[in-house]
Amino acid sequence: MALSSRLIILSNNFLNNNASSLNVISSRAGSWWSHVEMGPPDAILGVTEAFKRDTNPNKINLGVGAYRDDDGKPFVLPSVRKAEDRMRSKNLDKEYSPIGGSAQFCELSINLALGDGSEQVKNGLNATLQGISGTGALRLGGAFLAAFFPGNKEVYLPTPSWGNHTPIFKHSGLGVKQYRYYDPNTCGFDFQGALQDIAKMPERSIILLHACAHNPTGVDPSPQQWAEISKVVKQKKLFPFFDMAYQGFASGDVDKDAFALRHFVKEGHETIVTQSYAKNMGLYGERVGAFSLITSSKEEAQRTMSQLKIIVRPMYSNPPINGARIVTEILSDSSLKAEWLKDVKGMAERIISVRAQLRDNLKKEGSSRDWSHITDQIGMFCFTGLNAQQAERLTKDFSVYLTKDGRISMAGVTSKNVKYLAHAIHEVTK
Ligand code: PLA
Repeated sequence: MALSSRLIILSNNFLNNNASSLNVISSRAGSWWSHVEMGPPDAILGVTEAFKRDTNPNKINLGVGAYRDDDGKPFVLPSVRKAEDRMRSKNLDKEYSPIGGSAQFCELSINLALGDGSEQVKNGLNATLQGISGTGALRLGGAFLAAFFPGNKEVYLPTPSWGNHTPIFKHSGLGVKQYRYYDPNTCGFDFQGALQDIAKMPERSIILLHACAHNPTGVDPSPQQWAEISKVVKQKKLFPFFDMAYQGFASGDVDKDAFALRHFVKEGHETIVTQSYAKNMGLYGERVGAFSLITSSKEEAQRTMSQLKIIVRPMYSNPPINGARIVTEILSDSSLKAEWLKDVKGMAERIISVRAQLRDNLKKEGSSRDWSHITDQIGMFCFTGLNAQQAERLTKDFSVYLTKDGRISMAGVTSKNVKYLAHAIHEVTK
């Protein structure tokens, strides 16, 4: 038989066999997942999906906290562009990262959080790993606490908190409880309520604190209030877990925004801090962040580090390299770092300026409501006080997209869309 005919017979057999196995697969596939129900869209990222489907040219996405320039365009920081240019000229390889990420990246990250020359870093008390951005670092913290926390395996979250905190910690196997944080009557921090609730927590529980630019409320404790909180947390022998996703975004100054964390560390608390470079370096999709456990001895840092690596290895083996290289390039060069600090300040200042513009435009619209919280709150978000129906109307009638809790990302407000936004908000609240 000629080779070509043999091949035809062989390939026919192959097709026949495959067709019959395909039949089996397709009849079985129909029943494997028939019990799986349709899940709801994500409360925050689902807003972007709906926004993309809208054809209204005036549409505004104020759902996810992603910075936009004053033309409403995604913004790549000039310092980041420069770091990328430098990286290109270095002809870097694509080898695997170590399980915990690059040691230099980790050291630069913990120094950014605690400040250069901190005693903890000098004495090797920190176990720091690269995280898959802030979320991955939080999830690693959840996994570590679920496995090793010697106290009450429950995390107390502020009410309200970032919508993903509860799923992250529950998914890690921890219990989730609440403490009072936001006072809707004053649109401010419920300091007394928070202190009372913290004082009632069972000893040796975990308390989650937003290091700065609280999401979703934009309300932070003052330095004096942080000092009080630190005392009560210590009295109750609680374990403080700092989520620092917005360092630099609250005030425009990375040191000022790290006040709470640094104060707790100075007061002798052992803590976890998770960092994200999504917002302050605009590296959203690079997924680069850091996880640090601040322990009481070098030897303890080494032991806990070994276990953290054992947790990471089966989850994602090791972290991505590109974003970490960008961060390293910036933080390891004092002149590029200075440029980055200017970029951060620029973003924070634009947000502060559109807060004032939104408030002024609401007044111009004739709104008689007190909108002072728009300028009092800080960071990426404004917790407007709009209820779910008003938020829904804003989306349905004006194509303004926001989360149902009335949170708007101020980073999506520009000098061009602020008038339209103020008009829309006035229409649904008058
Ligand atoms: N922690 C807090 C308090 C956050 O607000 C966010 C992001 C993260 C951690 C995690 O960010 P990362 O994984 O991207 O580093 N919150 C956003 C995005 C900006 C989101 O929900 O994923 C928000 O719109 O709330």
